[in-house]
Amino acid sequence: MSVRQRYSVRPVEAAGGPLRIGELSRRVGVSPDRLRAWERRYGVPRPDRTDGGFRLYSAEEEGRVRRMTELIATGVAPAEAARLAAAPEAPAAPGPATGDLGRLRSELATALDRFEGNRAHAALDRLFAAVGIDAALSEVVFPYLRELGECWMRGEVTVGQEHFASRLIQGRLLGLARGWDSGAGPRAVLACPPGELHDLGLIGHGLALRNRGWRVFYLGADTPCDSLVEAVERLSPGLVALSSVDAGRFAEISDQLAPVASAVPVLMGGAGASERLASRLGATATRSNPVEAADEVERHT
Ligand code: B12
Repeated sequence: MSVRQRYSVRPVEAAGGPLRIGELSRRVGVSPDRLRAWERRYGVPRPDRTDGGFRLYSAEEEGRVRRMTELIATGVAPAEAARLAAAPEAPAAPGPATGDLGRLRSELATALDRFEGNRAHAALDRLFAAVGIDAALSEVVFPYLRELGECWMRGEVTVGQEHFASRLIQGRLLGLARGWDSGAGPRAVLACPPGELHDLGLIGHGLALRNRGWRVFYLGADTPCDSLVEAVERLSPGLVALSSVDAGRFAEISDQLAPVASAVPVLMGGAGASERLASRLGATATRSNPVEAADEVERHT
């Protein structure tokens, strides 16, 4: 079955006309009161008005509100978040050169190597504010983690340093995830199979899906298959995304996964994602990074 056939649910409503405040609020997970307060205080969003005075928000304004909430979630002050979100082509607005990203990555790595949590958080603050979550993950955080693994293999960092770094990043990403199950988009259930503790890629995929209008229900590392099946039954998601570095862990749950995959599009990611197993189950395997994979989900709906 093709990828196009597997992803059958649109992540956001078909682009129609402008939105009223209630609909925008549901989509972006920001209350109408707060949307009006932001407009008053910071000039973002900037809705049109109907003849009767009701606010109408374009897709562009919806994008600005999403960008603003994303920045605030990273710790940027609301006034600054509004300024960045209002800039034309907001994600590119601060426009850090590749060299700047390299500098931020090495600041992050140095701080984590030295167990300097505050400095590491400050580097992450600057990074998220400069390029937003998707690019920060794809261009800095994931490459850094892979390099960390290589350094660990070569004995250049200790297990303690690796744990310190990955826990700090995990905490930070889960902080950004606050409220990712709210809004009006379709639901995505995310989990790692039993025994699998590597969940950073899965969290990154969840953040990228959230940025594309999905509501994320995160079951996380080492999820018993019964619990996954039960959550899928209760939540009726439009997508189940699973992640493992080990193909064997997917294989172990394939019998229980088969009925899920026949009812819901299932995406397998991480180094253990196997095309062969996925096609046997009627699922989709991807080797793309978690952000690109969210783009693929978006493109194939
Ligand atoms: C951080 C880390 C840990 C942390 C995990 C913390 C956490 N909450 O995730 C801890 C300390 C728990 C850990 C434990 C172990 N780890 Co570890 N770990 C890593 C490390 C350094 C980073 C992993 C990571 O998050 N990478 C970021 C992701 C995004 O990058 P990626 O893994 O290359 O993934 C690519 C794609 O697969 C895709 N992707 C990844 N996830 C997802 C998810 C979705 C949905 C999608 C669509 C795509 C996607 O995106 C990337 C492409 O850009 C890697 C090194 C490495 N190369 O990655 C080792 C690594 C994964 N670990 C490894 C090992 C061996 C272990 C342990 C067995 C060590 C031990 N002796 O205890 C245990 C096993 C624990 C378990 N039962 O799962 C090996 C795995 C080898 C293998 N293939 O089996 C690696 C590769 C290190 C190495 N070079 O040997 N680890």
